[in-house]
Amino acid sequence: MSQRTLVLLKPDAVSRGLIGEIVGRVERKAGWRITALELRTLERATLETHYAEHVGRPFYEPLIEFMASGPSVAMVVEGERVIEGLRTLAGPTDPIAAAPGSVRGDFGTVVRENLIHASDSEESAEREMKIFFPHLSN
Ligand code: IDP
Repeated sequence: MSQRTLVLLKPDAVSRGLIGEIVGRVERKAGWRITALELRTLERATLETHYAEHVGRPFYEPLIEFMASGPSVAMVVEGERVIEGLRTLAGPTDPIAAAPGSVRGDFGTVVRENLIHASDSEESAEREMKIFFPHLSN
């Protein structure tokens, strides 16, 4: 089942020099392909759309601030069961609970600065790809 998903390497991953490390893990999965990739400091408006489901939560405002604080890498990854696979590769939201071997488990300690975002469903992936790569066709 080939799918597409939207991945962000968050500003902490970029500032810590982990782009190559994380992109390398994605590239090494058999059959997965990166089909779009951009380094960009994300606009607040873009982030507010992306994180709309979290409006009103205590972590929302600091999350937007953090995500706008420096460049991120946005990418589209395509391949076999890539939505579930990228979530596994990332690990759970809390990096201390994330198993070693996952990106968050290997490199993170605090929940906000957890290095990576990956869409959690086909619906989210479609919605999020349009936010970060509006020019991409279906
Ligand atoms: P996910 O990124 O693992 O899918 P979500 O619940 O969608 O997790 O939360 C989005 C992002 O918001 C997280 O990746 C993390 O950066 C941040 N976040 C979530 N919960 C908390 C929290 O309790 N404190 C601080 N930041 C949080």
